[in-house]
Formats: sequence, structure tokens, C-alpha cells
Amino acid sequence: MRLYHHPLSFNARRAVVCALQLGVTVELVPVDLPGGAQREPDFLRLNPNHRVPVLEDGPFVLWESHAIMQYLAETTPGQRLYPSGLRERADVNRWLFWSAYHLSPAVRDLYWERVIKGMLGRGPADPQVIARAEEQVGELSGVLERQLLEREWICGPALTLADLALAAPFGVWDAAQLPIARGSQLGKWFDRMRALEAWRRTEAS
Ligand SMILES: N[C@@H](CCC(=O)N[C@@H](CS)C(=O)NCC(=O)O)C(=O)O
Repeated sequence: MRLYHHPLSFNARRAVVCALQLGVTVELVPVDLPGGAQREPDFLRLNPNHRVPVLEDGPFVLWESHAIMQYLAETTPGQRLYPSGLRERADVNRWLFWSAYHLSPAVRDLYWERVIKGMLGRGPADPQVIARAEEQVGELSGVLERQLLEREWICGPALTLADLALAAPFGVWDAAQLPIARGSQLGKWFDRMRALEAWRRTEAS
């Protein structure tokens, strides 16, 4: 299997960490996003949305990081990150959707404004976008904080896809200056995530 990614993309990182945590061997293929490789016809044939990550499993091509995580787990015999019980799985799915729809876009806005825009010479940060995203990230992290008050991991006593999906945006915590206290339950959970071998192996990415 091939996984197209970029080292600075937290959306790609969640798929890479997931593969590593599952012990799935994937060939990592870097895509030169700053150079515009994602808009070349060859890449657009893989993903018409011009985004990473993309998974290629023989003739089957899959984009959207959370769907890739689910696919990787489903195709790994004996895996324990994606429970098979109806409600346990629904609980994990809930957080995957929440990650895709709420958390990741809010963190992306801060990361884009405070880091990537400058890196690409795309002009100064927009204070209005920053203010709105900070408010969203603050509210969303409050939801996670309460969720983690009595749980070691997002869905209970065991690490699941939900943790891997949600940890990825927090990888830019310092760079994007996320407005969250490090000593919070969320900060402690993130420290547990950072201790995972799979996470550490993607640290440079
Ligand atoms: N919802 C998508 C988001 C993917 C995404 O936004 N990827 C960014 C990098 S983090 C990208 O490839 N951007 C390149 C572009 O928009 O041209 C996912 O979770 O896979």
C-alpha cells in the first residue's frame, strides 16, 4: 500500500500514525504541496480535491484521512483500535466525524494563519480568522477536557482510532499557539499520545 502525505500535514499524520500503530506496512510517498504537486494531473487523478493524505491499495484509491484510518483498521486482522461492537464503534465514529468536521478545520485555521501562510509568503495573518478560530478551538478543547476528566483515552480505558485522529491536530500545539493550558486533562492525554512509539516515529513529519 502507498500513502501519499506531506510531513507538515496533520491530516496526513493521523493516517501515518494509524498505519504505524496498527503495524501495517505502507510506502510513504511525499507530495510537494508547497511546489503545487497536488494540482498536477497525475495527483488529481488520485484525489480531485488536491489534498493529502491519499491511500493506494492496488487499484483501490481512498482519500479523506478518517476514512483511511477506518480502512486500515478494517483490513488489519486482530486489530484493537476500532472496536467491532455496535455502540463502541459508534462512539469511535462520533469522534472521527467530530475531528473531521469541527476540530481539524478550527486548528487548521490557526495553523494556516500563524505558520503556513508566512512559510508560503501568502501575506500576513488575518486577525479576524485567528480570533474566530481561537474561540472555536477553546470551545472544542473544553469538550475534550470534560471527556477526559474520567477517562484515560477518549473512548474509555483503551486507545482507539478516536485518540489517533484527535491527537493529530494537537501536533501543531506550539507552532499554531493553540489556546489550551498544557497542565489540563487534555494536555496530559496529549502527553500520553506523544509517548506512543507510533507518534514519536512521525515526530519529524
Ligand atoms: N478532510 C481532509 C483534509 C485534507 C487536507 O486539507 N489536506 C491538506 C494538508 S493538511 C492539503 O493537502 N492541502 C493541499 C491543498 O489544499 O492544495 C482529510 O482529512 O484528509
